[in-house]
Amino acid sequence: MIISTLGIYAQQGESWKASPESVKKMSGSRPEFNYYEEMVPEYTLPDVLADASGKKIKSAGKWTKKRRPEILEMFRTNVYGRIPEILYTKSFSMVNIDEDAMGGEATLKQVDIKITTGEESLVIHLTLFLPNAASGPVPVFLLIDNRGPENTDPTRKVKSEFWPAEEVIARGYGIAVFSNADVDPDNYDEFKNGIHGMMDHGRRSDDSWGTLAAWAWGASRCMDYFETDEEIDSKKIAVVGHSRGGKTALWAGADDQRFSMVIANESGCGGAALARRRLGETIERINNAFPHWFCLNYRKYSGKEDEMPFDMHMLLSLIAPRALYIDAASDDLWGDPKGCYLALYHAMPVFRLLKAGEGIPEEMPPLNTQVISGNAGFHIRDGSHNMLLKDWNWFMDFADQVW
Ligand code: GTR
Repeated sequence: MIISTLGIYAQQGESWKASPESVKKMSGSRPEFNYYEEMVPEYTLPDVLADASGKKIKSAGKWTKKRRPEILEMFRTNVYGRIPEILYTKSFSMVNIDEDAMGGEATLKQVDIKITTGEESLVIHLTLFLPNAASGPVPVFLLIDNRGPENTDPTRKVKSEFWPAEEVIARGYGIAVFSNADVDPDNYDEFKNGIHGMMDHGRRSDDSWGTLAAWAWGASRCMDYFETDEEIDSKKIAVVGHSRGGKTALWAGADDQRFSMVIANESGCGGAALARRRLGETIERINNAFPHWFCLNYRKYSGKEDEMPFDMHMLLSLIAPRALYIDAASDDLWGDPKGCYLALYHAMPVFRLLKAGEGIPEEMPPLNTQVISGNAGFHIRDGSHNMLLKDWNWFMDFADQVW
């Protein structure tokens, strides 16, 4: 069910609220964090449409030339980190092609993207299925995979809803994936392994890129390949990620405007969720538990959310006027579903300014109900922290509408 105009939830069912059972369960298992809506502190969000001097941004031109770069730079310096300016070379090699994949429905391409700096190199293994029924270049969903290869089996012997390739092909889209670990293994080793080891050379500062920024960079290298493949419509690439991959997809889309759609599934803290709400995971916790994900500057805001000159609605605003889809799951209170929705709500003034969406209601939609306004969309699915076919079907409904 799609709601595309303001204020009609009353006819569709109750606006979603966390169930008291979920709140109790989460509070019991992680008592040091807050899951109660009543205990969310009062906060004031920085105005996404006022520049650093407080002046209101009133035109699309001012947004693009002034405010957008200002916000992008805030996230680069304080959250995800800066990529070192090091020369590297890149090559693509088609290591496997099967024009008769999925019983003839699709063409499988496996492309090695080799990155070299000096003596060192790494390979991003890109797996891609394109629908054989297509009559021209096709749009592609690119997943930044933060789970195991069992979710993305190119032989299709093992299937997983996390990357439902058959279903995406059946709807006329291409689907691609690379493993985040190809770019940078997801562990803290003082940035010696992966692309950091190759590009940082031990020269790191407080704003040097973390692991999420490295994965986002990997997504851009896949985009470089898409631009060379005539069977792909590279103007219609969606970057998709779940959880830590969802945080990454948001930064990938913010930093690389070639992605025409960003889908952030249950991205939570350091992703779509408003940090000032401090519901579920907090900045302090994420920095302690995953010291490699963000740049060092982000630690300045551990426990000091109100001092940030930004919040995550401003990250989301960087995707406008391109397409942005946020989703959450009802039992995933760790990732603050309401905080994710409100971030989208507070990013909408930028979509409106750029004529890419009127706005969404402040109230959350009912469970399992999609809300779309122009190029922005959202749903909250019943159940736990995961990315399922149900979610993908809504992503594709959104893409059908936007593309
Ligand atoms: C959790 C982390 C979340 C989220 C999640 C995941 O442990 O606290 O921020 O990223 O992992 O990626 O599944």
